[in-house]
Amino acid sequence: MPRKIAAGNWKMNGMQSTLIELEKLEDKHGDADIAILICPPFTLISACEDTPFDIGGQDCHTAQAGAHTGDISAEMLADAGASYVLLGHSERRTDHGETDALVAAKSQAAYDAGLIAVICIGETLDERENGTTLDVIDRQLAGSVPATADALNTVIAYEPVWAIGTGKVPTTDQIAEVHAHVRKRLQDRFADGTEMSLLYGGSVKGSNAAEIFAVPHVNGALVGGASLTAEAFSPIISALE
Ligand code: G2H
Repeated sequence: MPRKIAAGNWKMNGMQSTLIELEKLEDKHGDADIAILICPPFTLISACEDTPFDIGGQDCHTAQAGAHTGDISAEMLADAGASYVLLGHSERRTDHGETDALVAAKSQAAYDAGLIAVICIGETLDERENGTTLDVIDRQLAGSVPATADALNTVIAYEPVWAIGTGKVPTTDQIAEVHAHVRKRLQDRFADGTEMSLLYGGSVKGSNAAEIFAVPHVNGALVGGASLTAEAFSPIISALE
């Protein structure tokens, strides 16, 4: 069975004072037998060293070290205590022009540093409306996921761009169609593709988590806004437990 993962992507949010939210979550879910992953900004990764939860970065460079002002390497994330890294999030693809090839190179750098890559894919509203969703998913899977991926080093997050931070959520049939398609492609390409965790992301909240988690091949969620407080994130974790 793929691992169940409740992942929080704090994006560019979070100060030292925000860590109190992790302590509140620990009281409720410190012994959870699912994976709870928190991806804070780089500045807070080291400060999370005492949490029982898994910690991830939100990006990494392709190189181990060097003259790349403002960047962070996968080795640095691991050194700071991270075990995961988000890669190819649509905000990185849009804000920083990240291509599938770059995401694949970053994923390989993550593997080389011993990190698990959470590789994000998803169509825009235009692509959804012109009927090319599955073509986009195929292109992103083929281009962003390295040949060296396996169920231990890779998690795939399907995040339709039009559902991110908008409050708009696809129907469960739309999520089911894409997740079944992704599962098939992973099974075709990787010996352990059946075991890779597939997350849904985009406006997940406590009120819709249970129905999303009931969709076949949804093994958890990548949560943005609703992961910033224990009050909002806890019901999502509970729905997956
Ligand atoms: C999608 C998601 C987290 P939100 O970006 O990756 O954010 O839950 O705020 O839509």
